[in-house]
Amino acid sequence: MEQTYIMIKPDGVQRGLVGEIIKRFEQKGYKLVAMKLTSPGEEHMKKHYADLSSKGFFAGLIAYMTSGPVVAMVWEGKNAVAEGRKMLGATMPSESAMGTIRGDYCIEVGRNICHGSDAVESAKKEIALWFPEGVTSWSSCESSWVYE
Ligand code: RTP
Repeated sequence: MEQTYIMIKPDGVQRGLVGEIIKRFEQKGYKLVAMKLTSPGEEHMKKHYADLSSKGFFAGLIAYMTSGPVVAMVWEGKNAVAEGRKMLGATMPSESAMGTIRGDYCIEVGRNICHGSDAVESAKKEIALWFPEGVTSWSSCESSWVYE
């Protein structure tokens, strides 16, 4: 089964949206296999967003992302990466469809509440960065009600 790295950013935590975001992934049928509330330092966040280091908004992005705790999670299930991105909605909240997390709960790209891996390979790298201790493995009694 595919795994994706989903992170509730500092604004999502401060605005009390942790439960709402977890609820959406649970209710969709995905399985939570790792989760922690953590306050990463600048170096860690720069590693996470290394591919954006040349962007003009990089310094602001790192300041925003280190301004408070984040919730780091790994969700597992069929097409978890692509479906997770769909559930988050477009990066720009103005382009995110209503019904998506960003479409429903935010206005500006610099405060867009959540992160989701954009490809299976980046999910693997992000999971290794955020959960070097590894993730859990457990069998869900609901599996046969989610998958045929
Ligand atoms: P994320 O990594 O956070 O899930 O976002 P993404 O893949 O949808 O978008 P990406 O291009 O990787 O951008 C990462 C985050 O940087 C901030 N951003 N600000 N001011 C701007 O123009 C701008 N563009 C991007 C957003 O917080 C975005 O989620």
